[in-house]
Amino acid sequence: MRLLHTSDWHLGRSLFNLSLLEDQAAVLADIVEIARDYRPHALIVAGDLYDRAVPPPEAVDLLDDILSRLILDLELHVVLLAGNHDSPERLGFAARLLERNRLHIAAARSPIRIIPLEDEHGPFEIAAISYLDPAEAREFLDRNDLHDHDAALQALIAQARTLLQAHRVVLTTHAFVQGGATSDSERPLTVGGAGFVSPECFDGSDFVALGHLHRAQSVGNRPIHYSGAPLKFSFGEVGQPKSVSCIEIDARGESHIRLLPLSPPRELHCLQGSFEELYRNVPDGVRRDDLISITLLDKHPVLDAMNRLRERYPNLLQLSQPALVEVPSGGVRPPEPTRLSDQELFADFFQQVAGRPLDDAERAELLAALAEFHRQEKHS
Ligand SMILES: [Mn+2]
Repeated sequence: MRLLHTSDWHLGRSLFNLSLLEDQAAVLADIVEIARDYRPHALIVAGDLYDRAVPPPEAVDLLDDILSRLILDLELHVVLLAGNHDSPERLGFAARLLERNRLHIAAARSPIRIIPLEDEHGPFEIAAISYLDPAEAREFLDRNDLHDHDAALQALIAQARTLLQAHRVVLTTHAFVQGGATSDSERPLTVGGAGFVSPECFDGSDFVALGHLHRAQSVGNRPIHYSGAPLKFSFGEVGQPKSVSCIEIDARGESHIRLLPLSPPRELHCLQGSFEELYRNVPDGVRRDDLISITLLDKHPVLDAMNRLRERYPNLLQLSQPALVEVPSGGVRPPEPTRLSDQELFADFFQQVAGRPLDDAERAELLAALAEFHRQEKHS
């Protein structure tokens, strides 16, 4: 059995207000070419197809084009599931009709979908489970005892098992497995908590193809694998190679993973140096269109640094000069705003206006308001 595993396309995402759509179109075109050569039995996209519940029209058009090439031109089976960024209702549109044409979508009405396939060793099944938070899992399974992500996913997998027939099974879903390494560009699954699931909840599957973490990795010594996103979405991911995973599973269910690298047309770089150095010499390996973050090491203010550096680096998106950040009397440098979560950012703001930190009741109120905001955003 051969599978191509990818996830977290986040179509419609931008980086400091610069749309990444052309970069996404290029790496997805590369994935289509890889699929043409590799001829998998199925291609799995394990959630977060879109970056937000209501994606921009260009993102919908890109997904339509890529799926058409995979399914109509290459005649592949494609398995999609809704991640925490997707609107399940929108992604699940026409799922029952599309199923007849090799497009299998786990979302909305059908969060669990079993896809029966066959290879030279006989039948196997892919069980796809869309991302459901504990409240959604309670509603779908009509149970009121599922209080965290681990319990919810265990119950969903148990439900999927009642539908399985083949003895070789690949499970795919969107979850944060304990022990997985995060990146700067994932949105936590719970406000103020991690939303972990334990690796043990996947026991009994021959292979587990996951989405959510944007770094390619296998977790522990089980066959639990994150393909990672096909593209870097933050400067914190510079140096993190991006790839699509080719999975071979033999007759006994042993899996072998190969990561095929993907390179977008525009690379991300974090540069550091004095204004003079960076203005005079563009470092080796940095191309004109690349997306750039610069940390200036100058001790004195540099006049109009952003605009002048943009003559050399038109896509300079982030510029900082640590020596000029005022260090408050306590001697602690404030953290970089882009690295703060929503609740940290608000707590910081509150401290500045109110002159005291949030108390426990206020913090709980804030977490509830943020959770409600994300819930409304997803179902808007
Ligand atoms: Mn994601």
